[in-house]
Amino acid sequence: MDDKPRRLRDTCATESHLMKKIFLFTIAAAFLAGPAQADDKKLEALLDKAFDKEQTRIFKGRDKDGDGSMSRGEFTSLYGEGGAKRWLPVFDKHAGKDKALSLKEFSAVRRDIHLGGGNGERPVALETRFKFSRQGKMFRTYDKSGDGKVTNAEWAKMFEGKPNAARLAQFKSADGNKDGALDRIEFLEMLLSPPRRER
Ligand SMILES: [Ca+2]
Ligand SMILES: [Ca+2]
Ligand SMILES: [Ca+2]
Repeated sequence: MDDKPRRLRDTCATESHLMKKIFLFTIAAAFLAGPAQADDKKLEALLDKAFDKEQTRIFKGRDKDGDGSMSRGEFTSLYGEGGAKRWLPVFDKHAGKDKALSLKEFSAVRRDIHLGGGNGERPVALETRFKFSRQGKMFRTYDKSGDGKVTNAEWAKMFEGKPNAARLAQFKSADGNKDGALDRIEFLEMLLSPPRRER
């Protein structure tokens, strides 16, 4: 008796069963990872915003004559001779025909140098970016318990236990989900939103 077809059928059945399992597992994993991924996206967008803000500050500080462009000389003075030697190729890559960097081009250069990915290296991981960002450092100063949340009490501690009405209001409006604590995203959103009078 030739049992080949049957074996084949069994194999197929097993395979389709396995595929079904993998499929369901994938769906479940995606479902579970959904909120975390959304948070990562939000955190990344906020860190990008912080990064660009920082670049604007540096660029404006270096652009002494205020013509909105950074020459090779100004770039060299930013990184020093050694650094410039290493990074001038990145400068050239983004400078374009005028051989100088606009703010946008400068931001792209800084991204390549400091966040990686531009020259084929691995991009810097999100957690590392957060850890070394000015905002991340600030968050850790506030989050005394290190549980990833700045509670009302931790917030008050930063103002010697007596935050004024404006500080209390700031905390309240930053606490988007009203759980009485600021998570990293709420904290960063607060730091990166313009003060009320500028809105
Ligand atoms: Ca240019
Ligand atoms: Ca905490
Ligand atoms: Ca909250």
